[in-house]
Amino acid sequence: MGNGNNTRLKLKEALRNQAHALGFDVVGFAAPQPPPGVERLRPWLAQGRHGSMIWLEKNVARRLDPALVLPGVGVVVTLGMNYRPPRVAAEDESASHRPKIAAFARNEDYHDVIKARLGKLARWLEQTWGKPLGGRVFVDTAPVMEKPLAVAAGLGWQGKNTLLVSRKWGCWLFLGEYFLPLDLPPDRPFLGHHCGTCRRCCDVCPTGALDGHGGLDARRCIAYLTVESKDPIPREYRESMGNRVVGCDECLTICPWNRFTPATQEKAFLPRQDLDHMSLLEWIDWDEAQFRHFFKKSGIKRIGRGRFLRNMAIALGNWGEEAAVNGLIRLTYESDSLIRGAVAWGLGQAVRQKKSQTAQTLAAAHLKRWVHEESDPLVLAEIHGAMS
Ligand code: B12
Ligand code: SF4
Ligand code: SF4
Repeated sequence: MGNGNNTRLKLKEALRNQAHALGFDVVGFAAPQPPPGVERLRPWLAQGRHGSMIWLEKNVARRLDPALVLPGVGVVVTLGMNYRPPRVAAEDESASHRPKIAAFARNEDYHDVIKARLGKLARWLEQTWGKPLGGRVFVDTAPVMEKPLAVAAGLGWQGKNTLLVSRKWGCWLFLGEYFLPLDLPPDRPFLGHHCGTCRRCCDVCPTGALDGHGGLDARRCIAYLTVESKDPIPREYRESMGNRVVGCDECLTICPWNRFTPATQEKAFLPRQDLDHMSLLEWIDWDEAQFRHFFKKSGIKRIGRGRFLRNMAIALGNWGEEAAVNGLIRLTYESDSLIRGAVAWGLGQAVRQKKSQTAQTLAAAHLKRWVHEESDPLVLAEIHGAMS
């Protein structure tokens, strides 16, 4: 294949068409240079807004500049796949005895699905080109700022929920990139910001994580607290978590730019039927092997059973009825103190909420016994907090 302008444009269009044929809904080409907006990363890190995600502090220079990620890169093909669920949440998810799981975790792990699809795109291109090209594909798997890159590729803007919002597809898009060592002409960056005076995402956020100016404090975000953080969830956010046990979709769901987004066509992203109608109690008796088996294809396995049960204990506390208290009591015997600490809070929450006299009495009596048996200082502090 030659190097003329015409040939490059043709190749670009062929690549775009092939990406669509492989199921990508949006495709754009970004210049291999720092995309607009990335200069905010350093101040964001300096303010500690990334919490315990210290991996974000590593390779900052590379994160800012795609040319350092793959020397010789000529263009960054930036792609997105719509994952809007047919129903945003199972109807009965608002019931406090049901777990609320964000759409990204309701079926197969998007990293695996999209990476495989990007691999197919790369193989197709190499066959068309006639020889290996040495490109790299990423889905949240390299120090890359995917949203600013998507803006640079003309796909949309970063909304006040901080996510990439497309005028056509809204914000239910997973992003991925194909770093390509071919000198293809980039698309025009997306200029402008179409949030206007809207601030619905900021107002709906249960923990006030969005500052209204396009910034997010991850330490307050339920997605961070339930998925990324390995620590006890700070007390001030536990009640606001409600029954959200994995991630949070509130600031996506509310966005008016999703109004015309169709449901995903991608089977792997359709919500698993067996998650619907499950009670919180059905999940807590699984051992490690059962947990891993049930979630073997899901992103939830990355969270691990310990963090998952920590989150479940908080949701059980917020449910606060007798059945929830019985579930919490069963979790008291877990060896992981992260889980037991959350269980202590859950029991205290059941006492405070006074949803039923029996639940309250049962929880208070268990705390009284447990305080004499527990030896872990952090769990003991939680028990004392729950009893006060
Ligand atoms: C770290 C991370 C998180 C963290 C922090 C989120 C965040 N907003 O930074 C946590 C754990 C909280 C998180 C949560 C979620 N995440 Co996440 N996450 C990432 C990750 C790995 C890095 C993001 C990053 O660099 N953050 C650092 C900050 C500084 O950068 P930034 O968000 O890009 O943008 C800042 C600046 O650029 C600047 N800025 C840029 N332009 C402008 C313009 C103006 C006017 C202003 C004022 C500021 C500004 O302000 C922004 C906010 O501080 C990316 C994958 C990747 N490698 O990019 C996925 C990614 C962003 N996550 C994704 C998803 C789906 C989610 C969740 C929806 C999952 C869920 N349901 O639970 C939530 C959404 C929460 C939210 N509102 O952001 C998708 C988003 C797709 C999209 N359409 O945008 C990504 C791209 C993964 C992927 N491959 O698809 N995530
Ligand atoms: S994901 Fe939830 S907690 Fe995080 S910013 Fe959005 S609404 Fe707030
Ligand atoms: S809800 Fe409103 S403010 Fe938030 S991203 Fe969507 S349009 Fe922007």
